[in-house]
Amino acid sequence: MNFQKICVIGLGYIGLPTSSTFAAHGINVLGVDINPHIIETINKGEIHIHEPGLLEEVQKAIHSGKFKASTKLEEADAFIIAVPTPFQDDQFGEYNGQTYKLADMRAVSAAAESIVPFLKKGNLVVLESTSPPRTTVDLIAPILARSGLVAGRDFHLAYSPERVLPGQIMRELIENARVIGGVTPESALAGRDLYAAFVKGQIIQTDATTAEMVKLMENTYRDVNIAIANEFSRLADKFGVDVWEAISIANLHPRVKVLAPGPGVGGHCISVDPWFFVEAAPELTPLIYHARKVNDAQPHFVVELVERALGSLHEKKIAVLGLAYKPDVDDLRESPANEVVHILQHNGAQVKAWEPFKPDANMPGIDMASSLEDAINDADAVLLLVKHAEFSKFNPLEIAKKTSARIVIDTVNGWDKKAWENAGFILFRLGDNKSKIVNRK
Ligand code: SAJ
Repeated sequence: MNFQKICVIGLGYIGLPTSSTFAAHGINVLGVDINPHIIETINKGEIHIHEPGLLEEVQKAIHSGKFKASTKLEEADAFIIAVPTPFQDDQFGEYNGQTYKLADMRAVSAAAESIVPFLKKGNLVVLESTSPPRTTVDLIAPILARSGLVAGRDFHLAYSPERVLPGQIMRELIENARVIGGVTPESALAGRDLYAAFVKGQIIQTDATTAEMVKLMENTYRDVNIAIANEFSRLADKFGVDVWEAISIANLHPRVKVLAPGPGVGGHCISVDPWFFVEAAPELTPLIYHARKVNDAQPHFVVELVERALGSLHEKKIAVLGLAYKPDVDDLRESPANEVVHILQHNGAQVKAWEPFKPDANMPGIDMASSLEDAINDADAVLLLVKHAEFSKFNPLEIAKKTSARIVIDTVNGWDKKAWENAGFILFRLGDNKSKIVNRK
């Protein structure tokens, strides 16, 4: 199939890189979003999100005339849906006394509805948004049928999940393997023809529900594996072991690859997607459910460690380093660091947070420091929550001159214990109870 023009619905972390990459490979792209501010920003050659390499690509695409943004759809050869699938915030599911979160599919439904008046015979529609299993066949196909056209007979319909790592999106979009699940083999083939415009990785064709499940399996696999690493950190703490040492030894086994424990799992993918399986089949997903619970509880474990280091948190001044959901990104959404700060404050601490990737972030209820010095200056303790490269590079001798704190707490194995101790600090590390923990009241 030949694609002259496509519409990408949703211009966020996935839709915008996808649009500009298609445009860079010669396809005319109309990017559509409901937010007029985003449209205005993009048409000026600017962007509203931070992703390395994205600004340059969008600028080139806009100036070449191959990419424009609008709040309104137009007829096209293909339509790609890349809108968010967050949780419902007012409704929960329940199974056997356990509550679970439910996907909010309103943006996906609205995007599919918006395509109906423009859909023509021979078009291709692709859903990219992470969705519960069977969304393409049970939700999207019936909505598009309102056009009078039937998916798989009159037009092609496919599911093709985005699988790119924030921070590496522009490269991974092109290099990663791409799964295309069609409602018919012909739909998968049409999807392959479209993404072959830029994908250099393998393009695998399958059915739509398999592709949906693959996407959820990948992120669930990672979530469950991080949960076991977090559980290991609690066990190591109980048994007087350094979990980081234990993991590095275990990982010498040729078939073992334990991931890194930390303050919890954040972002809008791994902490969200496993719930889509639980929602779809709560009776079949006890492991996935409990892994989510373990990871969601990890911020409490971090606060217990801080309490062990400092005693009562009442009026203790804690400098928090890092609020992003993971290292070297500016994305603070669904960040476990945020949760840690709120629990610390709830337990009486006075927290100042320094996030070098977003110093001006407006985080409700969090006192943001204007600089590293501002955060640590008169702190009682420094708490490392994100392994940003610039934090890992700290020279403890320099930090010692800038802070009154002599207690540092490292939740991500970012700092060398000996070096900090030599600089006069007492270092507490998540999951490391090998050297005695002093209870300082
Ligand atoms: N984390 C740990 N320990 C680890 C690894 C990660 O605690 O060993 C934490 C991170 O700090 C972060 C969270 O997990 O809070 C998620 O970070 P991540 O780097 O594992 O993943 P994301 O959410 O940035 O991106 C994931 C990726 N999926 C997989 O690696 C299977 C990416 O490829 C997906 O495209 C993306 O989700 C998505 O959009 O679904």
